[in-house]
Amino acid sequence: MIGSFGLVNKGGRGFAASLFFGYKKSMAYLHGKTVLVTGASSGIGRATALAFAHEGCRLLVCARRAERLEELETELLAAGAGAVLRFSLDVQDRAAVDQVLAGLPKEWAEIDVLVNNAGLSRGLAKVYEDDPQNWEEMIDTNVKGLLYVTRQVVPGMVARGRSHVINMGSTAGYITYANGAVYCATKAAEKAISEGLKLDLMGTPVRVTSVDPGMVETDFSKVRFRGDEARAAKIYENITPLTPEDIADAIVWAAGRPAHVNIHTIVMTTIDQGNSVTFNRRG
Ligand code: 8X3
Repeated sequence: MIGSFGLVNKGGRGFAASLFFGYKKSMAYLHGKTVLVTGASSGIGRATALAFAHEGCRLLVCARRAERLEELETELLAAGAGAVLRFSLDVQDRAAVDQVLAGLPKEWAEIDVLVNNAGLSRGLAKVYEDDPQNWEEMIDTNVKGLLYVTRQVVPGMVARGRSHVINMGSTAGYITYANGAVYCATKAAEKAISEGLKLDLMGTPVRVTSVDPGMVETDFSKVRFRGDEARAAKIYENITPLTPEDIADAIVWAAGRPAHVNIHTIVMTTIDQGNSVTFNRRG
């Protein structure tokens, strides 16, 4: 639209300042919002909770091991969180998800932003040789767990209006890599579920975003290789991976857009990654 070029007339610093203050203003409405982050004890979940705390949000944080959230609670409050409620939750356990989320204290029941972050990868093996237990854990967490939490939280969002579901996808959902068929399948499923949820929410003000990173340096590879640190380190060899904070930044940015703006997908990689199978390894 020609009209949008009117901004150019503001020139140099005026234009930059209007962009900056517009950004701050739209982030301001995150202040005081209630945000649920699953899988918050480490990596992207932890960084995301902290990033929302910096915006003055109220944080509901859960993970399988609640004791790992104790220190995070202190950090969230120090960072500016309005309040924090931490609890233990294994998203694979449908009965627990239903019970815990339906039983949230009244002042925590109205969730404005749900970050479906809990997810994992197990093994890197040929699909015809892999241990089916690995598949169960990935499918139960990355697909079924995401669905269970969504099923519990979204009806309240629809009833209340303006809210946002942010799902963690992956570049692995776009191009399947060798030995990763089932992990990639779970992320392809996440992509389809995010798209379908957006369609199902048409006519409501509830937004849906899928944030789809490539390689991020977290415990992801250590978990995948069940604690084999040397093997995990090889994944990031001679590459500058994304950091959990890079992803948290994108999540909070998407959540901070004006209410009429729905960011559908954010695909992001390090400069050293082209897609899920193409890397620039230095040296
Ligand atoms: C994580 C990205 O490429 O390590 O979802 O599978 S990758």
